[in-house]
Amino acid sequence: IDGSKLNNIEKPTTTLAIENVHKQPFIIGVAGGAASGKTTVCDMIIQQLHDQRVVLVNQDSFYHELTEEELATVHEYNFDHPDSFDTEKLLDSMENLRHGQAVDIPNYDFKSYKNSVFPARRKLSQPQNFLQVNPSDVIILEGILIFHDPRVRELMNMKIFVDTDADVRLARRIRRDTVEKGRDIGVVLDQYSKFVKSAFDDFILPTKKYADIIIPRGGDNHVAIDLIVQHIRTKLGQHDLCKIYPNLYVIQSTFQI
Ligand code: UZR
Ligand code: MG
Repeated sequence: IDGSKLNNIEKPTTTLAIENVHKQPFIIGVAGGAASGKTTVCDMIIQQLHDQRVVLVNQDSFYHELTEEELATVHEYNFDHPDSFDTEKLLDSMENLRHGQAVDIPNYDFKSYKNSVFPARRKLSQPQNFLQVNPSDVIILEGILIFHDPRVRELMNMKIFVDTDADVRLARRIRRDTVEKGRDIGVVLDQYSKFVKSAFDDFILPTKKYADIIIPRGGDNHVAIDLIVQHIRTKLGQHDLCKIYPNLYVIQSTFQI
């Protein structure tokens, strides 16, 4: 190659655009029925990606706070319906994170059904009922109905559905709600037959078709988690390559001349 000619080659104007595209975070959606093992899958992915900046955003944080009227008849409230989430707020937060801005995620409390105030351990000058989340390389969006709204789905680079049998989900749910949340078993079973089962059939299961990957058995499935992590690393590697060699495309076009 005649080096003197290289200086005369016009630099493509697309270089800047390529750099900007690759600075956007890699967004993973994790959906599945309640107590299917979504959080376990997310935790395992995060653990394996310990050398990356990963943040987990849970759809549970975006539950609408209950009004006094709704609180009075809380057993009639359907927490498994898509309308029980503030999806506009979720979209707004994601938009900011995608553009490199930190966001405040509400701290929804399953006991009071309101956004609760964080303990004073951080010595905040003002009580805050949200958690600040910083922009990251990978954002994991987790929730039973995270694939329901097409605008949220469109944000995702990878969609995972955790597919666990209904009896396993019910057994886990009973344990979790009675032991961890201190609820009465009768109430848990009533809620399951009244809302949880039908919401799964009507709203959650129909979103399985949007998944790129379906994980049987959830957190027990180490092979699936390993494959997913490998894929994420490949994608992040491609991002890194463009960060290190932002003129990669220029080099390629030079050799073609
Ligand atoms: P995961 N849920 C509650 O039990 N209380 C609330 O205040 C808000 C939600 C339940 C919700 C759903 N439904 O089945 C489950 N009910 O939390 C979702 N009833 O939690 O994605 O971690 O399994
Ligand atoms: Mg969970």
